[in-house]
Amino acid sequence: MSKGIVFDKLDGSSFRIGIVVSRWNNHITDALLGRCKEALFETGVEEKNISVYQVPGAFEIPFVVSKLIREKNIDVIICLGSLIKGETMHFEYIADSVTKAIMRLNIDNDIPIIYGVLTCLTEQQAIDRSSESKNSGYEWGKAAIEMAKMLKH
Ligand code: DLZ
Repeated sequence: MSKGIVFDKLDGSSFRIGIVVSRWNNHITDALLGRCKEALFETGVEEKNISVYQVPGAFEIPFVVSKLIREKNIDVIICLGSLIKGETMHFEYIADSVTKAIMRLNIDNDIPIIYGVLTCLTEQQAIDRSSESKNSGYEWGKAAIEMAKMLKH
């Protein structure tokens, strides 16, 4: 089964990357960030060309993405967050609004944005997607380079 992500022959050496990562559930988001950066380095992205912006929770991600688009010279933005369903409606409202805001910023601007926000029903589901053996951050890093390349062509 293909996940659609291209893993080989990606050259990220000329790209500047902005990563907006939320601290909420940081045991998950730190792991996503680490693997995402490893995927970027594998494509030749230089450490100095990666700018990481921390925000309190996923809800704050679109605000910073919007600022980056307007103010920074960046080729691709990666959003990393981890929403885990609780007892109230918070999860539904934040997941829905953040997802729609990121999509709107993506299609309204000439810069690709990678949607790396886990929306999990349990903490275990989030752990399973941010572990050593299986980590979605890696795929999102590769997807970012593929999309940055697309913008340049
Ligand atoms: C409030 C809240 C809750 C309940 N759950 C999460 C979550 O699972 N993941 C996440 O990234 N953020 C959560 N937040 C925080 C909101 O995203 C936001 O930071 C606050 O509501 C302040 O605007």
